[in-house]
Amino acid sequence: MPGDRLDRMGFFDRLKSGLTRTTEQIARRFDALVGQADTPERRGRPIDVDTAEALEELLISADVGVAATDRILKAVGSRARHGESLRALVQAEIRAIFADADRPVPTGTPHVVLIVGVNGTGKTTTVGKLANLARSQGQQPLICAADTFRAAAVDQLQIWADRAGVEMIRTRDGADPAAVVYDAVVAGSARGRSPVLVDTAGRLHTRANLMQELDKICRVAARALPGSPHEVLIVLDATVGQNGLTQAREFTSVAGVTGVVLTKLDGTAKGGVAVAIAHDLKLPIRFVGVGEGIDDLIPFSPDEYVTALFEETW
Ligand SMILES: Nc1nc2c(ncn2[C@@H]2O[C@H](COP(=O)(O)OP(=O)(O)OP(=O)(O)O)[C@@H](O)[C@H]2O)c(=O)[nH]1
Ligand SMILES: [Mg+2]
Repeated sequence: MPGDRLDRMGFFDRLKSGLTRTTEQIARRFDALVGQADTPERRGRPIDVDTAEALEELLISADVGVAATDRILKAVGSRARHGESLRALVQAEIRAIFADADRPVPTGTPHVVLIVGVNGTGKTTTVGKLANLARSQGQQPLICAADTFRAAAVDQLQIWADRAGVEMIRTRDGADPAAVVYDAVVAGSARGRSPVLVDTAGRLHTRANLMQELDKICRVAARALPGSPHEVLIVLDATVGQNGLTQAREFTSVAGVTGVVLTKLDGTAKGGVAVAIAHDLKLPIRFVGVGEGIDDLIPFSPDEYVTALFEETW
């Protein structure tokens, strides 16, 4: 549909502008590097040591991570065999890393999505943006305020719910978050609302009791609707870089994380962390946040990401 295509272009432009700081640091240097390596006389010949080292340094400084960088360098090392350009090899390997991390999105009615993560990564904002996105796609979402821990958290979420024009299920401060999740899932079923988007309190992955609370939320959701929560999305702050990987591992072992929302991509030159996440965690990135506004959430597309980062910029 032409409308869809226009939308995709809009998303791509916003991804590209969200990645501006990364692009300034990475894409131009990458262009210069492949410009030298992909000349007609050098094309198809093995990569020389200097080029390999420059590429390694560039990927590490973009926060692609050691393990993913090694994998990319190995692929590049086989260039003589494949006769491909350096640009194409790097792009293909990064696409393959994202493809290896991909998995189908489980579905249900209502579709229950739990949003988790450490403090301040952008969970509440993401719930508001997701509600807005779902509405714009013709869905009828329901927001669940399960951050009953921090005073004012529920009011903050209410503002987002109002902005998105979406109903919210809330309870009193200090109440059991699992109970409000139960209520929201039941209300979603009864009122035909989907997705049910659950905001949870920020918690440090090292605090066992708070992590147990997440486990309980998941169990109670499953009691209200078997198979739910269908998605558990961990919100990671891109500016935190590699530390986010440790957080995600802990959340995954307790709450069965199914995917990642990478926020604040607009505020970092290290947008390569998306590759490290996919490679090291084998978790798909579902959405990226590129600003504080309600429209600043983009469904993640590996192809668009690779194009935005590694296509010719001049
Ligand atoms: N630049 C930018 N800022 C963001 C993005 N997402 C969230 N923020 C900002 O990050 C800050 C924290 O956002 P919240 O949504 O309150 O974070 P939270 O994870 O709910 O925080 P807690 O509930 O305290 O754990 C706010 O100032 C948001 O505007 C993003 O994609 N880009
Ligand atoms: Mg919050």
